[in-house]
Amino acid sequence: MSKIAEVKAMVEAGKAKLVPGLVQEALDAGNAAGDILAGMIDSMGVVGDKFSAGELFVPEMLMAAKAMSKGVDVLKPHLTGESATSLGTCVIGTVAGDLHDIGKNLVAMMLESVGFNVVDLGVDVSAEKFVDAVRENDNVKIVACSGLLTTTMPAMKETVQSLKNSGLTGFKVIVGGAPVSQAMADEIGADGFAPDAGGAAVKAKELAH
Ligand code: B1M
Repeated sequence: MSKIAEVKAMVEAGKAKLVPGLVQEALDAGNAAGDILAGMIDSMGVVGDKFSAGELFVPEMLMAAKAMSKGVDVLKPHLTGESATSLGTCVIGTVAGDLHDIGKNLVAMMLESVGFNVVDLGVDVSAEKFVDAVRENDNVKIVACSGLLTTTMPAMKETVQSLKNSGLTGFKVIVGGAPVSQAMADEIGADGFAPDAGGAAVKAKELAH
């Protein structure tokens, strides 16, 4: 079994203690950090499909998520470069009612690596809290909203609209997450959409100028 296949199997099995060592072994064996990350993202897809099929349940999904997060910690220095420039502040969070944070954390990591000062509000973030964060932090250029549940898409819409109606200026709003599309972003009045973490960093950079 290849090292990446071992990492994938252990993420799927939710082995949070074993994954960091295996990720390091995969790096030592010459695998690119991006390929190891892609493998772990695939694993979460497998876990999601098994959840949909009733083959595993929320606790197993949670253990897989913990295992992946531990693996990402090992990859972080290999995925991000040191950026000397400052593009301003980016406020990020997962919208109200939604506890998924792996994708949001990857987006935060990529935004930091291209030069944003990232203020991470965490998960289950109300529209009001997003607006307060723009008001309370200096030089906010981007607000990034993540959401993974179709049921929390109305919260994403509410967040974008609250930000737009807040009277605050000087920032753009980007949205993303599995159920989000460019069409949906346009419909709810967001300034940008990206399908993945790398794309979010590119879009944020483009909009911050
Ligand atoms: Co939940 N969950 N979950 N879950 N979970 C999904 C999302 C689901 C698709 C699984 C399934 O049924 N197949 C399903 C949603 C179905 C739907 O809405 N249509 C689901 C469900 C139903 C639920 C619960 C309701 C289950 C229950 O309780 N009955 C519950 C809801 C809790 C809540 O949020 N209120 C729940 C709970 C959980 C756990 C807590 C157990 C755990 C999350 C732990 C954590 O995040 N710390 C969990 C997990 C792990 C998953 C799956 C398996 C994996 C998610 C993940 O981390 N993927 C997921 C199935 C799946 O994704 N296939 C599933 C890897 C991650 C890298 O991808 O977050 O999509 P993702 O991020 C991507 C892109 O979307 C994008 O970039 C990333 C890649 O580079 N992106 C952005 C994300 N944010 C972005 C922002 C941007 C731009 C791009 O700009 C701002």
